[in-house]
Amino acid sequence: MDPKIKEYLLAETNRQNDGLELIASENFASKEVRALCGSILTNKYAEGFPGHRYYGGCINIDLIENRAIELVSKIFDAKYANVQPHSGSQANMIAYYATLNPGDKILSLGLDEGGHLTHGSKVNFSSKYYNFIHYHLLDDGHIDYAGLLKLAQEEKPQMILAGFSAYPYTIDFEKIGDIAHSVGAVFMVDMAHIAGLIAAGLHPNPLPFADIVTSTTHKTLRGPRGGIVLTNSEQIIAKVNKATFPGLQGGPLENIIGAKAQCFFEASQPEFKEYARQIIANTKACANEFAHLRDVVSGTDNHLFLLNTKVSFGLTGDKVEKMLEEIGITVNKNMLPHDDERPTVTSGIRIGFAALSTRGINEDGAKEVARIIDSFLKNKVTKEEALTQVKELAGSLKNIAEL
Ligand code: DSN
Repeated sequence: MDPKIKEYLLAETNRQNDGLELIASENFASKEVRALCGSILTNKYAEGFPGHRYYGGCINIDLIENRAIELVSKIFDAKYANVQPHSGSQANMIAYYATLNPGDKILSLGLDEGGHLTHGSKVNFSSKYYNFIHYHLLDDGHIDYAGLLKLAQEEKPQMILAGFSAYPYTIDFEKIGDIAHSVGAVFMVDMAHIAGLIAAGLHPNPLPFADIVTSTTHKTLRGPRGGIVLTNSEQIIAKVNKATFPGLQGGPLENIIGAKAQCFFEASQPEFKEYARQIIANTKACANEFAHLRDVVSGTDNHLFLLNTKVSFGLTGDKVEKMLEEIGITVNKNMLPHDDERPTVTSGIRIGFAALSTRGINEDGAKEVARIIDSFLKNKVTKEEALTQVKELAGSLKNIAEL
């Protein structure tokens, strides 16, 4: 191996092991998933789909891709699946391309209220090709369903999009689906953040209500980095497949598809349900401990919550992200509902427990995380003391190489 890359890889392994990973969209994949990512499957070109490829020699690749499709369809009770999107952004691009015409109107939640870049941010392709109008949150941080209905009736969109990157509450997919269908719109769900909780039966599944569902496979689902598209419609899957290839992508990453199959296999096991239950318990325990310490946090029904750092510590989110990185805690600055700071500054951070739950943290450990952050940001301990506390807690968790 290139000695420089070897050195950097080792440094990153140590960073992941010695620190506390609280980014809500990250996780630690199993060694089986990682082995498949690095497998000889990367050698094969397989443009097209199982049984209909543009290259010979795809006999084993077809079996692997079909296995991934079979497993993911079963988990989410979907009739059809496409497991080729290289990422969540590409899965969303494929979903729009398959179901809309350029210029069509989409109602979505903006990035500043918990949406995603691909849900119509002005710096993203999505807003250049489609006409996004945002629905909003209520002051308590929950989706304003009544406002969404009113907006849908006024705007008559071609699509309503649900599924978010920083939304800590359960999403009522049935209600949003009813609104979408009452105005003749396609109902799309991007379940990337909560896919693992849905797989475990701990969040309602969008599939009975949505026309098209996208996800990543590397967040709570704990697989390789990548995307998927699911649907119960034969017409939509035909369009999704054409949009994927030849529409938007070239050769599928069959090593990643093999790893996706392994991730779906793992998510089908009884232990995964216990893991997902623990994520939710840990997230609640940590949020409650912050509240107990008189810090301002959102509620949480899932794997994440928002901490208002400006009110709690007099510090903006960007400053807190940097300060915590110095003591080995990784978080991301995040806009809060109705935030008056810019996206590069923000008034808060997002905290998630999918990754640390994989390393075996329990509710006591999650509370300890809140106490370490609180005492450091309130200057009750020095940086060196906080760093020692983080190393001790991280050292008590599972080593990432053994997962
Ligand atoms: N970047 C992801 C997140 O952090 O939520 C979304 O794609």
